[in-house]
Amino acid sequence: MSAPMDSVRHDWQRAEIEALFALPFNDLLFQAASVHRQHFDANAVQVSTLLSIKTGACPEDCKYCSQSGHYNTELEKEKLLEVQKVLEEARAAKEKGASRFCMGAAWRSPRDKDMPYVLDMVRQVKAMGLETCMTLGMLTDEQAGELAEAGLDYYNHNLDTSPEYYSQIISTRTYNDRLDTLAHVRDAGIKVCAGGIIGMGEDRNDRIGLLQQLANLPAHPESVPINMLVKIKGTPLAEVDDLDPFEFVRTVAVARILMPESYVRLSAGRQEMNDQTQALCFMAGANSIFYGERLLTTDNPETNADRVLFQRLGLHALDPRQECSDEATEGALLDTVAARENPASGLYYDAMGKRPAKDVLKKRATEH
Ligand code: SAM
Ligand code: DTB
Ligand code: SF4
Repeated sequence: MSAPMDSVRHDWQRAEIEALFALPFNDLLFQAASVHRQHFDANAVQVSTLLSIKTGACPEDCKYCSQSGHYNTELEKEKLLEVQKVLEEARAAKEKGASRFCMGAAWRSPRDKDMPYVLDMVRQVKAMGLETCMTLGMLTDEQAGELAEAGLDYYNHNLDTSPEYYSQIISTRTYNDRLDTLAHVRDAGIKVCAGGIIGMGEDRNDRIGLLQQLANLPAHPESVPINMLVKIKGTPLAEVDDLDPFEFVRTVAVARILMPESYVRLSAGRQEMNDQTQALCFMAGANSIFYGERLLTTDNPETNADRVLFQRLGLHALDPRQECSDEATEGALLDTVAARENPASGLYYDAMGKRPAKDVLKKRATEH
């Protein structure tokens, strides 16, 4: 007997994923939207803000990246930011309505001498009532353990593409290195954020291969960023052909079906995407975005444009209390939401079309 459509599986076969991609567009979107609704409020979108805490001069040779020291991308390099500067940015992100703050460093892996700073950032950003996420390159199991102890909620580490296409994109670390880091993160008890990049000249088989790898991990990543390549002048992928936006939407839809309980993030590339494509991605099951005018080194849509888009589509920012499970995080987040209910700081939520926090509280009270 075949498994019900909404069950969480880890044994996806290539032929099944191929068949999903091959569906007529409307049928694929209908199936993805149906799965989405079985697991989530289809109009709620999780909102994260990114900050580059160490920029450029990276020893890795990822062919898409502005920060690789192997290419001349005219990027201004920056050393590891001071903790105070990171906290200022986190505070601003919180005031604008982000529920998660993601800190990214252009490292192959963190050095031991960087760890105390990074751990301090996690502790202090978390104490502000934000969920924390970091992406620092490869981690040992000890480093993952330290981050977990500091309270890190999520770690982002992408597989980027299929195992077959991978060597066309990166030569300085292997696919298995990436899988090892994901295992260290998972074993340490940190939530996993892992996805990839679409539009790097790969073919559909590679998109299938990437999603199959993610969906057949021992546990699905809680968060699955699907990035559209942002073409960076000076990198080997600067002139790659544009991908058909419908193929991007299909990739989001298939990710939603394969990983029904994961947040699928419409990640890099929104600035280059029109509103209609973004709307199709939300319909296909994307339920998370990066919010704020900067990604790591490239532009993201203006916050006001996103507020307007949310209003036009009737979307609302997800209340962080609906996605967190551990009590300590929940307590901190409750404080944040309470602060935002104060008229001086609560404006933003209305502007994002967010449901008033009181309604959610009432709903939770009746549930318990
Ligand atoms: N250095 C760390 C690493 O690679 O794991 C963390 C930062 S790295 C910039 C995080 C992810 O951003 C990459 O794995 C890649 O998937 C994504 N990314 C980087 N440059 C991109 C680009 N130009 N377009 C789309 N996604 C990109
Ligand atoms: C992810 O998958 N996408 C984000 C985040 N994880 C760290 C990074 C996107 C980077 C886009 C290019 C840039 O701004 O440098
Ligand atoms: Fe370095 Fe990460 Fe960019 Fe690769 S993606 S070059 S590891 S910053």
